[in-house]
Amino acid sequence: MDEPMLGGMAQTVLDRAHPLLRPGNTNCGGCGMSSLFHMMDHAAEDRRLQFVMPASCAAVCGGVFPLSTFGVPALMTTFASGSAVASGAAAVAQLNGEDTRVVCLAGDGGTYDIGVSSLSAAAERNEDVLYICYDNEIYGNTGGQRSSATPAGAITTNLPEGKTQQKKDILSIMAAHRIPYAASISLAHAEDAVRKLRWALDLKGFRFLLVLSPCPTGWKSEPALGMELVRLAVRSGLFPVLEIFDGKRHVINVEPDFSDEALDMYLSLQRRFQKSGVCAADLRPDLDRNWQNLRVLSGRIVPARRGP
Ligand SMILES: Cc1ncc(C[n+]2csc(CCOP(=O)(O)OP(=O)(O)O)c2C)c(N)n1
Ligand code: SF4
Ligand SMILES: [Mg+2]
Repeated sequence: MDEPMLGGMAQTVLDRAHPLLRPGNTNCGGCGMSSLFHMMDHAAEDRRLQFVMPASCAAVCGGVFPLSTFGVPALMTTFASGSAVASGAAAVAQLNGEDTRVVCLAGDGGTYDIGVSSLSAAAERNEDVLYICYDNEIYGNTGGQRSSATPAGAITTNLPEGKTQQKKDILSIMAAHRIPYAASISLAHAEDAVRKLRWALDLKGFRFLLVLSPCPTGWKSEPALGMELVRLAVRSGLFPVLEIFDGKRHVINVEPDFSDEALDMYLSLQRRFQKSGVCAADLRPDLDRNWQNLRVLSGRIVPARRGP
């Protein structure tokens, strides 16, 4: 179906054409969010989707109106209203008897910080929304400022000496809303990622997915190394890959080997950590504590660290 206003660009549900994110988008080479789009494309198959995107790299990567590189309808919102708009879009779809799955795709700034109020409210109401946060750990679209997802030791454009505070644990915060499904996704574990995306698309109620999303521009890393960086983050235990059902049942999906070598490699491949010189030995005590907690929650009594 042609949408005259948009010169025939794919903007209606009936126009759906693969891929979800087409060539011509404005993303940097090696952007993790582009990879996420491709995995979503694979997971969604012919499901009807509608995107809602608060201000972010994702919101602008479709290009300038009336053109669009998105393969489905996409609605841009202010930071603060992303989850509220997504709630409304889901309600409209339901009133119209459509099986459209509404996906709110937001960055860490729009999720951890500025959008957290409407996100919490939508989760508490258990709106029928799939919320995906691609976490590049900075305000990427405006040049790379600190967010509450930025890890300690990383420099940002507004913190040239490096951040001193720890990253916020948004997955636990969302699980505490007792939503039906909350999970973290590693782009380097494609099978697990696609399974979770598909599961979350089909589930009713509020679902929250957290994706560690390499940002070569902000992380000061090689564009080709994005997937390797995620793999190192998972392997070392820095980024736990898990799912939480109804805020209660925790399942760990990928078992790390807790390698300090992998963690040091992860840090050294990103120049954002160069100035602070943060290393595995600095991070390990906190990671061990986090994993001890995860073991308890998942009901698995396994030592947090293997080996000597
Ligand atoms: C209230 C408000 N403050 C600031 C901005 C400017 N702004 C647009 S995108 C953006 C960064 C968003 O960061 P994040 O949500 O992490 O997504 P990313 O850009 O990293 O993809 C900012 C600060 C805005 N649009 N609205
Ligand atoms: S700044 Fe980072 S998140 Fe934004 S498009 Fe570039 S690589 Fe992707
Ligand atoms: Mg960001």
